[in-house]
Amino acid sequence: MQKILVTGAAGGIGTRLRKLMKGMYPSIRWSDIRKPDDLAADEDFAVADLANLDAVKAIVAGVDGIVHLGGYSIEGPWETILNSNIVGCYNMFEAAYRAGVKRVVFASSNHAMGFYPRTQTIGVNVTVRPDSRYGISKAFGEAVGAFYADKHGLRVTCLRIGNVGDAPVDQRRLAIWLKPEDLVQLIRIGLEHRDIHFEIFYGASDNADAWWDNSNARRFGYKPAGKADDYRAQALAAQATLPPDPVGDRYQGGPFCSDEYDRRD
Ligand code: 15L
Repeated sequence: MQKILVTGAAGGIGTRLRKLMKGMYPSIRWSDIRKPDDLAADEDFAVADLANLDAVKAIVAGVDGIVHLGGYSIEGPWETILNSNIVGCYNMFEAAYRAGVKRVVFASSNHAMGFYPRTQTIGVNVTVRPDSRYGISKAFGEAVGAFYADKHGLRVTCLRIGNVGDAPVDQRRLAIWLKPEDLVQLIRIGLEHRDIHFEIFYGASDNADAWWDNSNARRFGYKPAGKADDYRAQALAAQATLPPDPVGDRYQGGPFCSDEYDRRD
């Protein structure tokens, strides 16, 4: 991997990665729909609206691998999700294939699986159960990735990211916390491991409360350094300040599940 493109450079995860991945590859191009406020003078940056295929073709040209974080990162109106995450994701894979890009690491999300109950441990061989339009778009992205891998030979890794932060911030995040450095490790497996064809990994650290079986990532050498348990007391103290959420507290996706929930059965 000589030249990497990372989309979503101005977002929360992109902003962390711009620091953590500095110098990791000979050349990294960063992109987003807007310029990051803290862009350093030595960072190669290009503006692109993912919904515009020509703009995506321009940023993809000449790269060997893509880390696709770009898009809308929470629940939103259908038009927003459609343009940023459905059309945008399709454009990115299509442009990557046309340009001869070898690998894509797609930032999927736990919200593709959010309606699994917290009492169930899930791996990567179960049906998607999205908890939001956002979660649907992530399940769509995984499907697009599988298609380009199987039909066109792109090497694709989907990371079902939990919650990236300095520490888990509530009880749910004790199960799904992802230390930023562990995310970098997963990205590097996707970009570099010789046996990747199409894989799904959970983006979680070594969390005692985990409800995901991440043995597929470990099979590729993933050794997470973060342990959410180290922050248990502070996460539970923060949880105690939150109002109860009878639906969200039952499911893995938390508030994404209770949002707009109106089942009466
Ligand atoms: C996500 O997918 C979101 O991008 C992030 O903002 C958090 O909400 C995270 O999931 C989470 O589930 O905590």
